[in-house]
Amino acid sequence: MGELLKGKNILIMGVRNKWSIAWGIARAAKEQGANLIFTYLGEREFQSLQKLTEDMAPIEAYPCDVSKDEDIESLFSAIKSKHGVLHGLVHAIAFAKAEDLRDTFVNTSRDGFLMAMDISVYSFIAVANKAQELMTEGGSIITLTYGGGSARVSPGYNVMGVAKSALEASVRYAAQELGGENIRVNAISSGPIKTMSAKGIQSFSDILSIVEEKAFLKRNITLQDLGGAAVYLLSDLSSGMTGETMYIDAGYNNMGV
Ligand code: NAD
Ligand code: IMJ
Repeated sequence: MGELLKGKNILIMGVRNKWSIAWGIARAAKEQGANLIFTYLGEREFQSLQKLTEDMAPIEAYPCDVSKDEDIESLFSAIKSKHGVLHGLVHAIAFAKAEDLRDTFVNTSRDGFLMAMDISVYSFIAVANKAQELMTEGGSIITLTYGGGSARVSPGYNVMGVAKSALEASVRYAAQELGGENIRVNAISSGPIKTMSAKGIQSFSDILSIVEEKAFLKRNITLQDLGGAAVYLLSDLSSGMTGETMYIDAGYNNMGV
């Protein structure tokens, strides 16, 4: 148990189950003394969250479908009345229609494009805006991106790659605006990791093998790796860092042929 996040109220969005990146981050933040607040999407996710947090009970959790303005509104007004102040926010949410992750990119429909951008990018802008009002003592906002698909082309990632590019740009714009209030905004660019969001993706195990073979560290990324990076970004250790996309990918993005 450390004390890097002692006394900090940290909102975690995107825990679906024990494989979720958000859960890896929550565990690491808890170990550093953070006071965690969770959101969940639907009853099933709430049950899964309750099971995961049995030893932290009672937990504080609010329903939030980020495609609904009213959910975001009531989430932050509940946090305001209970705590008054927020120090950290973890946005680990993405969604695109399954057909858009299968079909060819240029076949992306208007509907599918708007859906991916709404859930995976606009939601980040909306929660950053609400969080800033509560970050009266300064704060740290982080989101998750995939550089393999945003800065490069990853076959099948398609509209999600475009959404992640927009998300990384949004991190820079938000960081510029919120910097004056000592609110820092950064993205973690994770290597591929087996979560529900990676399930069903064709040849995902091949992707993991390629990374293991080629990445500088000769292995894949773990939830512990991401938890450590998130603790750094959420804590005062990273006080001089904002607007960045930090790669936690075992060095893979620096490999050339
Ligand atoms: P996950 O499936 O465990 O988490 C995704 C979360 O997004 C779930 O909790 C889900 O409920 C939530 N979500 C989807 N639509 C939502 C909505 N309308 N409202 C609220 N929540 C919604 O998968 P994960 O891999 O942990 O994904 C977390 C983040 O990490 C995503 O942004 C993903 O793009 C990113 N990421 C994942 C990988 C990977 O290889 N798994 C790599 C890099 C980045
Ligand atoms: C997702 C699709 C295609 C290739 C992919 C991925 N690669 C990786 C992912 C190579 C690593 C996982 N990833 C980084 C994501 O951000 C996934 C987001 C996602 C996944 C799904 C699957 C189920 C669904 N919609 C989704 N929306 C977003 O219906």
